[in-house]
Amino acid sequence: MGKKTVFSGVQPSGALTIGNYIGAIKRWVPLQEKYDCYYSIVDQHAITVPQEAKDLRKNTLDIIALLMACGIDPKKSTLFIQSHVTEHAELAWVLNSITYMGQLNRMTQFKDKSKRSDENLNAALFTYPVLMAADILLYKTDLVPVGDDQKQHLELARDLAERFNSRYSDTFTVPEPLIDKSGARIMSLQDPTVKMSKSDSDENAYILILDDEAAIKRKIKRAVTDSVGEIAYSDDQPGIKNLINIYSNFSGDTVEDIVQRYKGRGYGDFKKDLEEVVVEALRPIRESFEEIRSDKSYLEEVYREGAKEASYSAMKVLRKVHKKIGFIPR
Ligand code: ATP
Ligand code: LTN
Repeated sequence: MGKKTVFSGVQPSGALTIGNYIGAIKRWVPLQEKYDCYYSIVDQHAITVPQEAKDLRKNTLDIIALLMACGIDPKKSTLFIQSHVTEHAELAWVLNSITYMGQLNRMTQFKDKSKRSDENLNAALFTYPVLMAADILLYKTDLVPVGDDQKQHLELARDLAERFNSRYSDTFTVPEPLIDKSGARIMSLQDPTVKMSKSDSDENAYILILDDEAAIKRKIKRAVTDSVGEIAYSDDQPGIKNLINIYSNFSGDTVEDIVQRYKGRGYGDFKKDLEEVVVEALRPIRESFEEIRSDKSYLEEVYREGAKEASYSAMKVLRKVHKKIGFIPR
């Protein structure tokens, strides 16, 4: 049979962090060789929290260019903007009708984000996981590479696929998560008990993929550690553990090797080397980004072509869904 299908998405809700890179994008690249990959800039997800129109526009284009700079090749993968493929919102509406309020009430991302917001909450933030299920199910996705924080949302997508299939007849593929243990959750540099997030209000909490050398060094210097004074990979030292994870992911060295190498040495030494590792790993990405981002007509060509390809598959699945639930074909 044909290749398996991979789908993943990233929100243009800000500039991407090394958490996004390690937990998601870096892992998307090798998948292109083996699978039919769909990678989407999910702008409809981003508006579940307030966005300035001009920032959203800029972030969306930045992220397309950045994904390419990180190695996503539009000739191998379908790279597109979610709102260009209207079937996502349409399928989400259908899936809303078989989703239970109780299921959405249990979503921890909703609970977290609603706690953080002091404004009136919008309904889209609540139904966000249903739109995510629609993204995935529209392409008969087999595998979804995401960070650990998305596990619960993926469970919902699986559940909705099964529910629809048993209520009507076999329609959707039940997707599997692809979660990599070591990079699954990069934590905030300022509070290693919460995940590194591009929407954090403290810019020292994250490193952006496009941060310059000075910013990277400054943020690593300021990263919270502890008073133990020993480089160990332990839950009792979450700050150091997180920095070791970052080191390991960017250098390719194993955690054991790193711990061994820094035995008996101080945090200062370790941080200095980590600065170099991160700066050197991100340098080529930043350089290639500048080049791609400045060619607007190329970017346009990429996302237009991506939308065309994605629409073709999405339309077929949505048509089938509409037919099964009793909508009259046009
Ligand atoms: P926001 O902070 O705006 O809620 P986010 O930074 O969580 O967003 P998304 O665009 O929602 O980023 O996620 C893109 C991908 O990056 C997802 O697969 C997600 O699991 C992964 N990801 C995000 N943050 C981290 C992190 N700190 N560690 C590992 N993976 C992460
Ligand atoms: N919800 C995800 C982004 C996202 C996604 C998707 C990931 C939207 N749709 C489909 C994988 C598959 C997030 O917040 N990280």
